[in-house]
Amino acid sequence: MLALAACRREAATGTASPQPDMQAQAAVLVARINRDYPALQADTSAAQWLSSTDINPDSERLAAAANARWLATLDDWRRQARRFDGKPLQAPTALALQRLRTLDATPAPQDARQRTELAALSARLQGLYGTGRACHADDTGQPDPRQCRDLRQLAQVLAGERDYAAQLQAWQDWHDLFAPMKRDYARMVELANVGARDNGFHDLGARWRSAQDPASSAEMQRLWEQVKPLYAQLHCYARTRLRKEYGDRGALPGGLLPAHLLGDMWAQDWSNAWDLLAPAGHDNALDVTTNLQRQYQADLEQQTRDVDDDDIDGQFAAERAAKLDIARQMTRRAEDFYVSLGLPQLPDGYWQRSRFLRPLERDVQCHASAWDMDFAGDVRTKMCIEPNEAALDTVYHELGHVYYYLSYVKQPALFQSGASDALHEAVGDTIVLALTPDYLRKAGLLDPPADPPTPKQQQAELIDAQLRMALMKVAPLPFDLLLDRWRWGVFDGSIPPSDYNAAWWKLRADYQGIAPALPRGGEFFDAGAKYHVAANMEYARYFLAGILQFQLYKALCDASGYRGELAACSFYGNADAGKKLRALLEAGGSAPWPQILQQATGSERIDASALLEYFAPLHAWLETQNQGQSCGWTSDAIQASAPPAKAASANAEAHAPGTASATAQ
Ligand code: X8Z
Ligand code: ZN
Repeated sequence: MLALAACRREAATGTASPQPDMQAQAAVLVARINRDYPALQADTSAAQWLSSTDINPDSERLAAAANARWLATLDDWRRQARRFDGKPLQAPTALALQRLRTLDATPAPQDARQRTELAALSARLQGLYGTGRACHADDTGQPDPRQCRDLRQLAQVLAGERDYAAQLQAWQDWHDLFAPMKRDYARMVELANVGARDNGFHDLGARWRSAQDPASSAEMQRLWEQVKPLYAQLHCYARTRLRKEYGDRGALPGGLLPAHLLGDMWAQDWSNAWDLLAPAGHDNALDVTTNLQRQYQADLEQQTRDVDDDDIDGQFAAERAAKLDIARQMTRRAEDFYVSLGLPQLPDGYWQRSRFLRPLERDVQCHASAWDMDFAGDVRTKMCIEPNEAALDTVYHELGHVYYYLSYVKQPALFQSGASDALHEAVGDTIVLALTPDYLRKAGLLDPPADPPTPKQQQAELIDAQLRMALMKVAPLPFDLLLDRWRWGVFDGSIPPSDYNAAWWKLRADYQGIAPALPRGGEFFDAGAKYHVAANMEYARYFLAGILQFQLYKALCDASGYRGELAACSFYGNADAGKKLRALLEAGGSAPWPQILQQATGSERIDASALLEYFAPLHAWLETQNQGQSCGWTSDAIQASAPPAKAASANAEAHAPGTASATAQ
């Protein structure tokens, strides 16, 4: 019917008023895309879901084929849309065509051979990441499969061990794996740029920035300048603590922090270093992980009560069952928060089809993601959930995506997106901000205090809670910004492959004040050790989300009628906060993001003042702690450009390749 309407109107072209005709034709095209897109999405997502949850050459082949069909159709739609470029169109049609321009994270080249090559490269890079294991050599010099460690095992060393050498080895093992990826990555950059140019952009970085507009490079720098003084205090405080623990090795020349000592493979989220960074005597305060582990252990005991000690299979099955139980309980807990805001329970299909645990018998992409399979309510998450606080926060994060999907399901397909990618990322994190100690106690995730707290204890708890939040939400900000600063340079050619590593470490030193404790010369490809580089997923969204979530949080607190200290606000169960959040989610991508931000927060500009208000007590406390220290750092002394290390410590063991470009968030 729509197609017929299109024919009739085309016949009228050239009459006295071509403009309304042009508008109608564009509207018809948009309607046709909205009609066809869900089925295509369902095909593509199904193939990608399979290849992400079972990495092998067959699933990768099917995903690549589905991806190729998707890209060909997208190309066709764009060709048809091109004739409306620069024409005055009705606002919703113009916005829909604008969304069409940025539907694919990596626009494909028009040349079919190049397109196939790009798909294969993407699959290989992701596969290496998803299956990467560092294997030390046995006595004969061959990689010993019994001595292989994957990202989870290496990350556990960084998170939990405090042995400098063991941590450095784990850090180095993971990073060394990606040196062989550099050539493929550089070729992928060339081809991705061809795709960007074929689609009217100067390079892929320009294409990515166009979706965040007006969050251009300068805008992001403005936001960074707002939060940098707080980060600098946190950095200074962390350095003192690292020196206390590790002596001279706790800091590097120039005052830089060693990249392997902050509890995280990318020195991004510092939460795992809480034991080192907690205010003196407070290291057990507010520890949600202990409670989660306790719940898991209690369930495990229950499950193993009737299993004989020598029944290995039975013991093993009980352990898996207890792991699945806690993973699902954590997800139920997060669901409960969203439901308390008036959002629906997750559909049965979510519980049936989501993946909660790392499977034992196959390789999967364990990096957490949320999936909108068909734009019609088939929503899923894929995670390898462990009973700890970081995983719990990630569950809340992922359900933010899922509730966005469920809320905008009535929008036309082209508007079934976030108002911006950054807003999509910000939703779940906004909820995490509302997980105050009071909320966590009520939820049974923290123990109630033995006695009513004194005002002094209350003040100490506020700082503890703020410091924990800052390790999770302020520490990552410079990393979140510099990752795409680096890629913008890579894509526009100002950082050639020969400078990949030096430029990477220069940016990490400049922004994060972090450096590798070993020389990392140009033969390494350390940026590739981050999932989003291997998977070629845009990252500036996380930086913007890191700021936006505080704006949203404040708006929801205001809507709930809360008037106290911002950081102590939880809007759990508040109908007015829920109404505000639901309006934002239901709008999806149906209006430009500044307009949606304005409706939600009263401001159409991203701004860090809510973040600064939130952390004001911590900022003052850190300044007191840092008195007498000479804070700050210089990047002059970084070792990245030093001569190459003699030999990589471990061998890469790349298994089957992975998936084509993903549609999940
Ligand atoms: O990739 C993610 C989510 C999926 S959208 C798990 N995040 C970034 C990362 O892990 O690097 C969330 C925080 C930043
Ligand atoms: Zn996300």
